[in-house]
Amino acid sequence: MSSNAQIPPLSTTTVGGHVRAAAGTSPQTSPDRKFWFGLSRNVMEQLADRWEDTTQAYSATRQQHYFSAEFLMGRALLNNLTNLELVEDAEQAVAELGHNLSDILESENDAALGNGGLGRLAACFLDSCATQDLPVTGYGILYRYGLFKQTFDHGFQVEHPDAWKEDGYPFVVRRAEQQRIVTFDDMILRAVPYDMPITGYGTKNVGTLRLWKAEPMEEFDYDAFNSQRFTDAIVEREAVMDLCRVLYPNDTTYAGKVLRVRQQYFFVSASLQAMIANYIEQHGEDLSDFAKYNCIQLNDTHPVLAIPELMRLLMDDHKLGWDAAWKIVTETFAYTNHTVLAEALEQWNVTIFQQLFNRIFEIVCEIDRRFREDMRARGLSEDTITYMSPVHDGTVHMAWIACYAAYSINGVAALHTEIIKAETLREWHNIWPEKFNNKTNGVTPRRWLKMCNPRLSELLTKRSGSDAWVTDLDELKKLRDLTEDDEVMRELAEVKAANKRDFAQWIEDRQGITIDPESIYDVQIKRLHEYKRQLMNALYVLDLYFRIKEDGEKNIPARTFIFGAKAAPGYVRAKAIIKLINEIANLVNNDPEVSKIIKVVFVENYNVSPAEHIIPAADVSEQISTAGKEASGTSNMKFMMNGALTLGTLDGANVEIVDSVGDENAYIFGAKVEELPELRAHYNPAQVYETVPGLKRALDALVDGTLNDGHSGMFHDLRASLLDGGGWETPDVYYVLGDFASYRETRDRMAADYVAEPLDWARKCWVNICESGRFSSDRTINDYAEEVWKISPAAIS
Ligand code: 26Q
Repeated sequence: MSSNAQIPPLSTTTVGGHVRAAAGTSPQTSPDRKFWFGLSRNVMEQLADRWEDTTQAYSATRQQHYFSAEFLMGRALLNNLTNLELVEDAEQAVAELGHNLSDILESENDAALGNGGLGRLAACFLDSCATQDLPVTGYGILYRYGLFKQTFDHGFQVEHPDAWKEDGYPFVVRRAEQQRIVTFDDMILRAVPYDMPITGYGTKNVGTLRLWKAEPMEEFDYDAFNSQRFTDAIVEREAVMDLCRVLYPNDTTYAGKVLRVRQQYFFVSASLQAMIANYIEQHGEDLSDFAKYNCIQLNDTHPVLAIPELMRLLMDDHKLGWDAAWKIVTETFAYTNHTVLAEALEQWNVTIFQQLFNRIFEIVCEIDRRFREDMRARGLSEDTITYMSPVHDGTVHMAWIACYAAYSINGVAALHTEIIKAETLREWHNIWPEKFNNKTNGVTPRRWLKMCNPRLSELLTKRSGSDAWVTDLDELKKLRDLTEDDEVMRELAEVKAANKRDFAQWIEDRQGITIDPESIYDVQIKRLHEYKRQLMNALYVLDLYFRIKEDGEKNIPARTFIFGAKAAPGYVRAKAIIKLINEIANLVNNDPEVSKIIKVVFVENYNVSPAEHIIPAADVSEQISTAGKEASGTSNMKFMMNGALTLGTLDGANVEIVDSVGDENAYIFGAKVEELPELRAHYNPAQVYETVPGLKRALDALVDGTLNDGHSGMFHDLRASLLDGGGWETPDVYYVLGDFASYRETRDRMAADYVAEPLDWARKCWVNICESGRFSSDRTINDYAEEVWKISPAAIS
């Protein structure tokens, strides 16, 4: 066992030393970014021994392994300082060395190794596991470029590479001694682990996120270099380096599927090899107890290749028979489904498997053969068997492999779980109802409350007499009755007002936009997707513009409409919606009269760290997906925790949020899941357009010259997609026009309530904060640990 007794505390001397080493200058003249690097190294020094102890403790117990193609970690320094209780020491040292801690923190790039909700969920889970001393390790890919950076050029989204670690990243440690070899039929390479420490709050335990990087077998092929094959040597090298180069955006139309499958196999193969090596070291060569000590959570279908790969490793490398190997596999894997949308249920052409790893293809075919046999014995019809089979129509169906092999299949919110049981995965539920379970998502209150909202945190700690809520968010329930105490409600309102002033300053500095901190901040931040209905939000704003401008409506509460969203580069219609929102912003913000009442802000390059600035300042949380489409949503939870009220449909976790706070503390509108089929049967969007107040005028503004799409025809397409599907597709698939009237009425009422009685509004916010314990990822992780993973805490001393 190591000991941290000799580590010097973080001080002006130690920080200064690390900054000198990083910057090659005195700390005083060091640029902020170099200072950040040095300070971060000092933090790594502080946690190294505990990290080693934790790794040792975990390797001897039953462990859980979280396989995910995405970990949207965001920034690490403040998180680690907070967890190690070093914030004050750092503040002091930084000040004495002539800098300012918040500038240093702002100079850190986000580690954006994920697209959105699914990747951020994985990051929140690691935080909760570390905080609760649970023996859990994350496994993923060290992408050289994270999710693209977004800028706007005349309102159009432009993508740029995100070279987040190009000038050094201090929070990963390369462990070359633990490298593995990964073999494809056309390529052999080394997988080198880069480990990131995951500190927890109020514990010494430090967990691990292991990110694999692909490297050539030889540093350089000197034989080839010295012969005529010079360029071949370089080309081969680059092909290997390509593997981890970029995170795929969640795209409907992307090409280059082969590389994505390669990435997936690469990281699951390396991770499984590392797990097996650890097992053998601890428990010997006989692998029959593998599942007693290990379980693996598959974060969606992205890592499902781990199923045939574990079969291969057990049979080919460790000489188990099929039945013994299959028994281990079926006791090891659990699968989480995150979406009911078709594009996320990954299917790969069999030729990709044959080209990359024929042995894996053989194993998948054998799984398929046995599956069919099994189903025939159960008396299923041939049609059903074909539909459910892992390989048919020349395609490998990753979700079907997962459903067959996994011992647990879970949805991410109660409603979503019911939908996958009744629809998406109905056939599997019919056969194995016991595999299905719900684990409603959660978010970490450390990052999403304590760190991002220090004012509210202080108020909560003061009013509850301790900061126990940071690791037990249900503690806040005890404060719910303080709604009766006007003094507390005024304090809450003042916290929100101060956060709103901070945000106004932040957006002014960042994008040069001036907003009114007294206006209602009405926010929709999430990936751009038609089902999330940013378009419906935009149409409301456009309608409101006309109501002020043309109808002379008075008594419209001042509002700032805040958007943040990236569109997948190939998702043309999503990009059109971004352009539309930017054009509406132009129209509104440049109108001298209207802009006194409303403003529109599109936060460029939305990411984890902008979210940390936006959410504490929000009044209204837009969660307006078509009912049944949003599996859970997690920003809804972050907003609630920070005292914003939900304006939403009964979809995903919104259902459970309303259940917790009561109807009177949320604003719910729109069609419900069970109503939609009947409504759709008689739906006539063209008629809705004619009759619902405001719609015609707003939609016509897309094509009558009011708004300019740069002659791209985009706005025409958007309008047509709602009205007549351009004559060839189903119009308004996401029921934007159908829900518009209800949305408009509810949103108007919400704004009126806000200005009518500020303390009543604060009371609603307070209830939301106090009831957010159910949406802490600590609760979610506890449920997984007890019901799926069967693991218990292993605290180091
Ligand atoms: C698939 C194929 C090829 C390339 C990319 C992808 C891909 C990548 C990412 C498909 C889907 C994703 C991400 C999905 C996602 O983030 N889903 C969200 O998961 C959250 C956490 O459970 C939920 O809260 C959201 O409702 C859900 O949309």
